[in-house]
This record gives sequence, structure tokens and C-alpha cells, in this order.
Amino acid sequence: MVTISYISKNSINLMVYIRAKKVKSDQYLYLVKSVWDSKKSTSKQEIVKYLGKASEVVKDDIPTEFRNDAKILSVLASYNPEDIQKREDATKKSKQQLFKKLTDGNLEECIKIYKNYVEIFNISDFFDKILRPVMSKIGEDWDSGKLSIATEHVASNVAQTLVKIIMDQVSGSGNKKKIMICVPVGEEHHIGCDVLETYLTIKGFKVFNMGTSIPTDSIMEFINMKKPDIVLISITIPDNILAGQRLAKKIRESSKTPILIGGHALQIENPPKFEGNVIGDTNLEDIPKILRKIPATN
Ligand code: B12
Repeated sequence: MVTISYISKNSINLMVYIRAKKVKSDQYLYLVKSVWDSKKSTSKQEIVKYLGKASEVVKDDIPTEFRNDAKILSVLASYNPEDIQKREDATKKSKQQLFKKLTDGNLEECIKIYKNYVEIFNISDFFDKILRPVMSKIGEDWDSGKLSIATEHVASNVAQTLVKIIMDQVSGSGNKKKIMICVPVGEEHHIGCDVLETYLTIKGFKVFNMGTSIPTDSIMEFINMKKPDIVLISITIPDNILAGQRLAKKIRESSKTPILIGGHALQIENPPKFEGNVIGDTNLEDIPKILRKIPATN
């Protein structure tokens, strides 16, 4: 039996796959490429490299040009339990290191941790599996008195700068839907909005991230002017839910633009009702899928 697991394009746009062939109870992996057969008007596969017995293949067996492809590596990991363990250890280590370097206020080291992580994994996993849980721990440790308020502030500032640096490095086509991200008056947390801006930009959306302390009237004016396809409201503090409900209502009174409401304050079992749809705790990777399903109104 032959299974094609993943398609990857390298810089010269060559499509490569990992193909598995089962012989008795063992799986053997091949790196194959797609070649166009113009006579038959169909594509055929050619073996680029025989990789070996699935459970024994390691990263170094992959030709260098495909070696850092996160998806190829994740397919490998799925065939190789030892590799999965290594990846779990790498995630745990990155979390511990990031916690330490954020609370030490060491931006340069945080950038290094980010760069090393995304070499093996990807940006959305860095945000979902490393930054968010680490920020959560920082919040908990501050709440329980294990971290001083000064240390929490230093860590928050470094995290904010780190996300800005990542944001400045990314680009996207901007040809998908126009997304506006805003917060209700009083909400000072915006790292979540910056992460959303970064990820949605990579995914090709055109993002307007309004930042904090923007009066509701200015948000309304902006919506009328830029006509976003979807408005995202981010709420972190439960005390800001009422202001968020007022903001959603105000937007709904003058525009049909779909509104999604999310953020830490809404990651609870029975979230309150809004003019719009509340999105509970979601992986970053699922947010573009949710946005794509919303019909355009403009
Ligand atoms: C950093 C931080 C701050 C920084 C904010 C800096 C900044 N520029 O943003 C500062 C120091 C200013 C701050 C202030 C306060 N904070 Co604070 N803060 C945090 C902390 C540690 C991290 C937040 C963060 O950045 N997370 C990382 C991002 C990436 O995650 P995220 O915000 O959840 O966003 C993701 C998702 O939720 C989702 N998402 C977000 N919005 C939306 C919207 C939509 C539509 C969708 C689909 C998805 C989505 O996508 C994002 C990316 O994955 C949290 C701890 C925690 N558990 O979150 C406490 C925390 C939120 N803060 C808390 C508190 C109490 C406060 C203060 C009241 C403290 C005080 N006494 O002054 C003030 C309030 C300020 C205000 N009025 O808003 C509490 C809230 C408690 C509660 N009741 O829930 C927390 C939980 C800490 C704690 N454990 O006690 N804080």
C-alpha cells in the first residue's frame, strides 16, 4: 500500500511528497517529486530519495533544500515516535526558556528562541503553544505573588516588542478579506490583537489593527471609511465585557458588517450574548477558516 502524506514546494517551486510504502508490517519512506507528463497530460511521480525504514528516518536524511520544511518534518514525526518525543521536549524547553528570558527582560534571547522554534515548527505553533501558555503562566505567577508586578510589566513589554518584531518580518498578499481588529474602550491588552494581525497578514488577509484607547466614534468612522468585511472585537478583562457589548451594538446599528467577539474574557463556558458571534478558545490556524466561511456583505 502506498500513502502520499504531504506536498511541499521548495524555493524553486518543486512539488515534493513523502510517500510511504508498506511491506509486511513495516513502512518505508520515499521523497518523491511530481513531474508533468505532457504526452499523457498528467503528472507522474519520480523518486527523489529513498529515505529508509519509517521508524528510523531522521531529519538529516531529508535533502537540505527540504530539511527545514515544517510540514515535511511533521510528516516524519508522525511515522517516528522517537521524533515526536524529541519535538515535545523541544516545545517544553522553548516554553521554559521563553519564560526565563521574558521575565529577565532579555529581548535578544527571546528573538533567538522564536527563530530556533520556527525553524522546526511554525509561527502559529509558536504563538499557540509557546507564547500564549507562557504569558498565561506569567499572569498566574503575578496573580499568586510569585512574580512582582514590575517583572510582569517587563515581561509584557518584551513580549509586546517580540510580537512587533515578528509582525514587521511577515508579509502577505492582502488580497483576501479586509479584517478590522479592535478592543472596547478601557481594554489595555493588545498582544492578542497583534498576534492576530501577524497571523492573518501571513494568511493573506488585509488587516487593520486599531490598537487600544480608540473612542467608539473613531472606530465607527473607520468602519464607514474602510468598509472591512469582518470586525473582530478582542476582550481580555471580564470587566470590559459590557463595553464590548455596547461597541458591538453600536457597530450593528450602522453597519451589517459581520462581528466576531473573542479573547481571554470569552474563553469561558457560557459566554454572554453579543450583537455578533462569540468565538471561544480557538487555535490560530482555525481563525482564517472561520473568516473564510463568513459571506461577504460589502
Ligand atoms: C500582558 C498582560 C497585561 C499587560 C498588557 C500589555 C499589552 N500591551 O497588551 C498589562 C501589564 C498592561 C496588563 C494590565 C492588566 N491586567 Co493583564 N495580563 C496580561 C497577561 C499576562 C498576558 C495577556 C497576553 O498578552 N496573552 C497572550 C495573547 C497572545 O493571548 P490572548 O490575549 O489570549 O489572545 C489570543 C486569543 O485569546 C485570541 N483572541 C484574542 N482576541 C480575539 C478576538 C477574536 C474575535 C478571536 C476569534 C480570537 C481572539 O487570539 C489571540 C492570539 O492567539 C494576562 C494573563 C493571561 N492569562 O492572558 C494578564 C491578565 C489578562 N491581566 C489581568 C489583570 C487583572 C490585569 C489588570 C486589571 C491588572 C491591574 N490591576 O492593573 C490590568 C488591566 C488593564 C486593562 N484595563 O485592560 C488578569 C485578568 C483576570 C481576569 N479576571 O480574567 C490576567 C488573566 C492575569 C491573571 N492571571 O490574573 N496585563
